[in-house]
Amino acid sequence: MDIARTPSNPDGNIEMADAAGEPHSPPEIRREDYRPFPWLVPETRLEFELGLESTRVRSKLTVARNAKADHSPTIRLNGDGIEATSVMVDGEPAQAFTMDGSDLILTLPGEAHEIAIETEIDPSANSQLMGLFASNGMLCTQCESEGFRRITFFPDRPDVLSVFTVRLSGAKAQFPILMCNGNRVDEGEDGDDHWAEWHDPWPKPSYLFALVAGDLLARTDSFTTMNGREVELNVWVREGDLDRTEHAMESLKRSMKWDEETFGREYDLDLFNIVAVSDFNMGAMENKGLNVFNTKYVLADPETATDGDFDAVEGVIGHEYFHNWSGNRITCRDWFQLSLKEGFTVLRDQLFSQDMHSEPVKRIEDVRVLRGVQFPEDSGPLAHPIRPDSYREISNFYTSTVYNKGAEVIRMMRTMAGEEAFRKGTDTYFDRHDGEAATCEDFITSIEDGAGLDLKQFRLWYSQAGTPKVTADLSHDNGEAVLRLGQQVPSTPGQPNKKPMPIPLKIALFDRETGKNSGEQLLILDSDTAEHRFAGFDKKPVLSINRGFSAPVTIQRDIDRDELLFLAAKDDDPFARYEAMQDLITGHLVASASGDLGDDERVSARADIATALSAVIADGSLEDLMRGELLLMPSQSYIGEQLELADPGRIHAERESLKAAIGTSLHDELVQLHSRVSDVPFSMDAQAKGARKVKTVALTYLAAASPELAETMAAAQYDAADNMTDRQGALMVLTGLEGVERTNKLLDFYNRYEGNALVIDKWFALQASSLHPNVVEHVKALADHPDFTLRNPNRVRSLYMAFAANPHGFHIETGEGYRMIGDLILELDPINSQTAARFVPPLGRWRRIEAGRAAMMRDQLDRIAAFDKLSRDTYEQVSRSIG
Ligand code: 0A1
Ligand code: ZN
Repeated sequence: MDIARTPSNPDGNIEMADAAGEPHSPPEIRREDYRPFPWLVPETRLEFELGLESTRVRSKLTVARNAKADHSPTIRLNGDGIEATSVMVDGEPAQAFTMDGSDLILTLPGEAHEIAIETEIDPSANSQLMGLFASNGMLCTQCESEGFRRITFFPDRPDVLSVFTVRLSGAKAQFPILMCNGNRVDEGEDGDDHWAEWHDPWPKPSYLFALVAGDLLARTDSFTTMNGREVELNVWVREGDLDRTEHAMESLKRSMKWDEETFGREYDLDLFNIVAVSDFNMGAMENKGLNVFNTKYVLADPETATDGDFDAVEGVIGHEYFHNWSGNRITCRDWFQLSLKEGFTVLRDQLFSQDMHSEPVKRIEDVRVLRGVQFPEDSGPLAHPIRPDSYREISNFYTSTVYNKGAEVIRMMRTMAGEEAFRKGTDTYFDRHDGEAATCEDFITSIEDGAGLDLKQFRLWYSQAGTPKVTADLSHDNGEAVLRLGQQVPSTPGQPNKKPMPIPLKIALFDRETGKNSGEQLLILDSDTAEHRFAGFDKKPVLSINRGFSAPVTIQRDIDRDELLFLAAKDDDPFARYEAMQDLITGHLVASASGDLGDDERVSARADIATALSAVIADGSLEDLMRGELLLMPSQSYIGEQLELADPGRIHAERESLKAAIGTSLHDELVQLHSRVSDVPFSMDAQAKGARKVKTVALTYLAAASPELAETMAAAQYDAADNMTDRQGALMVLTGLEGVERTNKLLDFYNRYEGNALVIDKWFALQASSLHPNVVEHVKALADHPDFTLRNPNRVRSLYMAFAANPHGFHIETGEGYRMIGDLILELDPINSQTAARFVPPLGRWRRIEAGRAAMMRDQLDRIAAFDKLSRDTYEQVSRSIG
């Protein structure tokens, strides 16, 4: 793509009014407009004179005509908020250069040239955290997707691959460690300054460039690859954090080994560095040989990190490492292909975590994320295919759809091919496209050829948005079970009509008496309707469908409560068992929140739910980790998703009342369960993790039923805790209660961990997500707390994302929750537009919320849209949400 940009100011914000004062929108970039870049950039040399307030950058690019592209007399070098202090071509000051917005256009007459440009930037003023920025006294970069253009002028697009050589120099005392991609090839001293030269032999796009300079310490280890290459591994952190890096290092070594064994991928440099930074917009970044991580996904020890945090560190370390092949060795041709690297890499990290721990529990967790985040995205105004067709700001497309649904789509290919054939497909992809900037189409074709699949119709999963709805109706006819299936892909913005897609559904039919099934089968539903007949049933069996969540769809099955109870107790697929449990509870809550439930019905439904949960508590064959999943209530947002128009107040009340009813009827069992698992000593094995999980789940039911007892139990759990999982779980329960222990333990927690940013983030988040009646006032007060700042994305998310995800606070009937998020977006947008824009989707759900609240949500969107200096990020999200 070679598309002009509107002018931008140094903060990355654009004026939304043209000269006549009329509002106008940033340009739309379309996938179909892709054209190869007319120039190749075989080599790039960069020199950085580093300073927190002023960094000078000298670049030297060798450029040559790209024979595979249309001829152009000019070269476009992207810039964003930077000015060139010098521009030279072939050693002479450039005569013919112009600015097009913030891009620099040079006229180049010959076949090959050398371009040299100087820029000067102020990293300390970079609150957007894109490009080169200062964090806690150190300097680091974030270049994906379009941050490199905030450092120097360059063809900042993923299909321009170059070999980078970089010289870093700066004050020894301030920046004792100087790091870049690849290997260090030289270093030296110069008075109080020192320098290092780095060379990365692998051609890469500018978004994978990284540098880090600062006062850091490393945990060092090594890994010997399958072909005997010795790789030095470092995890770099600030002094004082080293003893929290062991888990990250172990996770890295496990990832390297797993990728060799599972995908045949070997690491390709002698050095692999991970650096933790505390100011970061996202989780982590896969820069070649120099991964930069949010501290949240590196630092972990049992005292300060929960079991969930440990799992997240392992998953993100794996994810970034796996990108070395799926993302770096093979990158994306353009940003519309983002799911090529992200969907595939999410699948790879999910499979890795499945292999390291319990496969079914990991699958349930992943599906919960998909349903909790991606399904609402797919049914709302921001719905887009995993390979979008257009965008205004690519940062808005780092979505759950591109990542998580992208992973599900590739997982379906794996299910249809089988593991072995799928591996042949991925081998074909890696062999064929190594060193290239590829497309999703390249990936699909490789899987087709390598795995022997026909994916012609399956390609629709890449182009159609929306979560397919599958209907399943089982009947019995003359000794046969008859399964009638139907599918409908809902219309989404810009896509009113959809075609049927191939949907792989794993099913099993159970004999109610024996509790056995006749073997799992894989059906591919590829038309609007289909009928399958199964011989040999003298009675109607019980249908278990979409086992293992074989397809990312919603299932409407005609199934009664007895059958759900049967599956919840007997299904031999753990996911299907969990699903039956969820359906049982969701069905009841949807009916009660819609008001179509009589008193008798309510009593009998609740009794059935209690019976099923009681059986789960008593089932000796279950591991506690799985028991914890089976005991979990479906989230409020999941229940809301099942309704055309949700009344969040009503759903909340019904859900809490059901919890209280369960807490009352299973009181003794829950107390006993809590007591049993409290005796399990701390360790990181699955059994002890499971014990910790059910411990807090038990408390949540008791808290709804018997707040005083729960307060005592939670306070005791807090006091006895020798790990963060138990402590945070207890505090989470207490923050929702009104007793004195809430205040005591919140104060204790703060004092205990003051100065530990990641744990203080938890302190903010726990209060913002609490069930306490005054949560809105609490959040307002916390925004004025001396530890709160809009400059640190983790802190912003810990307060406001937790609040926006708390239906009880965000949807408070006064509309104050919406106003707070509206205020936040406007205040944060000029500081960090990427983070600000991520707060728009919760307001964008207004069409699915009852009229009174919907109007107030919409008012906030209108108020934001009326602001005349919005970033491209927020502008795009707000205008799409208003629709
Ligand atoms: N590629 C990274 C995600 C990422 C994207 C943009 C960023 O800029 C702020 C940072 C990271 C990943 O998938 O891990
Ligand atoms: Zn990624």
